[in-house]
Amino acid sequence: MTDKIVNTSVEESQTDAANRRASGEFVRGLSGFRGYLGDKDFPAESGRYHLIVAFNCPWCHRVTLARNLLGLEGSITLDVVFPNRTGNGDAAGPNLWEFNPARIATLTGDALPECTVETGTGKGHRLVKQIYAAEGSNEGSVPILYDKKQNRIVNNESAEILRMLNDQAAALGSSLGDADRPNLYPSDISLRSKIDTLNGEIYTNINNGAYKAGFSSDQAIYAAAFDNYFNMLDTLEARLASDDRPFLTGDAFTEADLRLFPTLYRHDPVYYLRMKLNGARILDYPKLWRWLCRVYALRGVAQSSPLDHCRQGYFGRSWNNVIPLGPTKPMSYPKAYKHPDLAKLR
Ligand SMILES: N[C@@H](CCC(=O)N[C@@H](CS)C(=O)NCC(=O)O)C(=O)O
Repeated sequence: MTDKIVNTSVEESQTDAANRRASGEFVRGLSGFRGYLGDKDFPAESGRYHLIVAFNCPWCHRVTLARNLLGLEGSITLDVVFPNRTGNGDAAGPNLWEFNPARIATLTGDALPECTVETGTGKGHRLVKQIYAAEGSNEGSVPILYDKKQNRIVNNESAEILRMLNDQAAALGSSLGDADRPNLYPSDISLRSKIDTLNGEIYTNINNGAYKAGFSSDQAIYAAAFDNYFNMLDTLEARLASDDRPFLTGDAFTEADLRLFPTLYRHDPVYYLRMKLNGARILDYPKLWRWLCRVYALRGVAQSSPLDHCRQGYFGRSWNNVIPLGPTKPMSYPKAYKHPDLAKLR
């Protein structure tokens, strides 16, 4: 079977994937549903579409960020699974995303108020897998963009869902006027190519690179991913420092910033430990830290991925079910993201 040519700013090359996995490399699979909002099958309509997410998942974080920043909270409904997948004892098997708002989080000793039952299909499914199975698919990943009118999955690739929400925000019923709504992917050709280039480098070295470091079981592969990750942070720090620009491509917040945020937001409280990316904290990068706080202060960002879900999700089933609570110095997280001054300017 010839390996599918993929756009590596969206997905990982599948070339020789089986052998690479056998040699201890974490290789992410491809998303199978690639319908497009705005075309004849899926016309953009307010109140018609629905998102299914896990708040700990960085790919889901892309689409919850877009939904909030684009003022689509009132026109696209949302369901949230529990941050830990099913355990070995589950009748349906392990490692499945579950809708279970009553499930107790070890981190808090209580249920997580943001978790929901399944409301999009009208069937009240317990498992995400059942939504895929209803369309003859054995996939099981989140995020999912779902069409409640046709009871069909539109798309399960976060990079494409994010782009569609931006392109169709007005038609989808955004509560923000054109002047107040960010355009995440402006039509200026040179700006788009800058965004595309950044997306590719940040996906490979940071977004997916973090998993390459944290989930690979080969020292050399981990070490290479570790270096690529911190070299890329150095490059981004220098980029922001070059002319004190507020965002990666200049004065405007774009898709490139949105796609970098989920990983850096998780770095100090989760990835530093869980993904063995303990080369430095983001707090040690003065410009990147101020960028992180600047994005965190934007409309709806603080609500887009509660840190409790990230901590519960990444540590809840490993680490003896005991979840690390730090860092607490110089300040606990996410409170620290409200303090750009915490990072000492060099
Ligand atoms: N390329 C996909 C990746 C999605 C993805 O890998 N999601 C993870 C959660 S962080 C998942 O659900 N994995 C489980 C599975 O694939 O069954 C995207 O960006 O949407």
